[in-house]
Amino acid sequence: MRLSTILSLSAVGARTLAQSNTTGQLGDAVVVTNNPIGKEALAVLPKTPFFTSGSLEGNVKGSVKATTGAKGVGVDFEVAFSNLPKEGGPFIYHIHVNPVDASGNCTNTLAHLDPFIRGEDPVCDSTKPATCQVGDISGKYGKITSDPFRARVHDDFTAMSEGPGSYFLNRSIVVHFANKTRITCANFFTTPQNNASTTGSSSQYALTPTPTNSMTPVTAGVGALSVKSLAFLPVVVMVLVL
Ligand SMILES: *[C@@H]1O[C@H](CO)[C@@H](O)[C@H](O)[C@H]1NC(C)=O
Ligand SMILES: *[C@@H]1O[C@H](CO)[C@@H](O)[C@H](O)[C@H]1NC(C)=O
Ligand SMILES: *[C@@H]1O[C@H](CO)[C@@H](O)[C@H](O)[C@H]1NC(C)=O
Ligand SMILES: *[C@@H]1O[C@H](CO)[C@@H](O)[C@H](O)[C@H]1NC(C)=O
Ligand SMILES: *[C@@H]1O[C@H](CO)[C@@H](O)[C@H](O)[C@H]1NC(C)=O
Ligand SMILES: [Cu+2]
Repeated sequence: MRLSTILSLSAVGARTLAQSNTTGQLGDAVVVTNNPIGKEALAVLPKTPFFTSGSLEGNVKGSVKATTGAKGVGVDFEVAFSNLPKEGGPFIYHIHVNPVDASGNCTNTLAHLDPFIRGEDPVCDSTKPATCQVGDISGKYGKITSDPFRARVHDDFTAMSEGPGSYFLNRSIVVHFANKTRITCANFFTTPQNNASTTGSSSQYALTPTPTNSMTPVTAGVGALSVKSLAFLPVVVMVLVL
């Protein structure tokens, strides 16, 4: 073999090794294809922050709503945050392994949801979400870069039926400063299915009344909906122009 061939082969080998570190010890995250149709869960930030110094008045407001992805594949997340600290952004948010305890201590939510044992470093490459930690939502789909901030993102790798490690409805969401210090956190709880037996119920969010889930989610939900309906506006305008 010629030296140049050997050199280029070993370069390929080194690159493969380096790349293999950017995914989990158990490989890339697996696409979840069997999420229950119509499942819905919500995490609503509490009234008081975990991080109490700095410019924050009250707490960051907001919620993360999770609904089953089309055909049961993955999850659609609708996130809405506002009243963010004036300093220390862009803010990041993740699904953490443990739920928040009754004291609201975000430290005890432990690390990011990471069933494929990838670790935090190197940082998530958003062009290859399967190689990122399953819980690293802002790493995969974008940091919180405005106030208010709203986004609708789809994730293939999160599970809404119990069993796999990527199941997250028994876990929490944590919002951090850019330097990873935890600002606030909230648990997911499932909301009633969107079917005839439950529509119109006003007490639907009182399912798991923990101290950390006491804020009403209605504003966030309505806001996100109007963003969605605004998305149709350019289409309508285009049709009128034509
Ligand atoms: C990849 O992982 C190995 C073993 O864990 C480690 O020694 C090496 O430094 C890592 N390489 C990179 C580029 O992170
Ligand atoms: C992280 O950033 C925030 C906001 O700038 C600051 O208040 C906090 O002290 C920082 N934490 C660490 C560990 O540096
Ligand atoms: C939160 O929990 C951690 C770890 O148990 C502890 O060190 C810390 O003091 C707690 N923080 C607050 C504000 O209670
Ligand atoms: C959450 O559920 C998953 C899957 O059913 C399970 O493996 C995990 O231990 C649970 N975690 C907590 C904190 O309850
Ligand atoms: C609503 O959804 C729940 C949970 O899947 C199901 O048990 C119930 O039968 C449904 N009700 C109707 C009226 O479809
Ligand atoms: Cu986090």
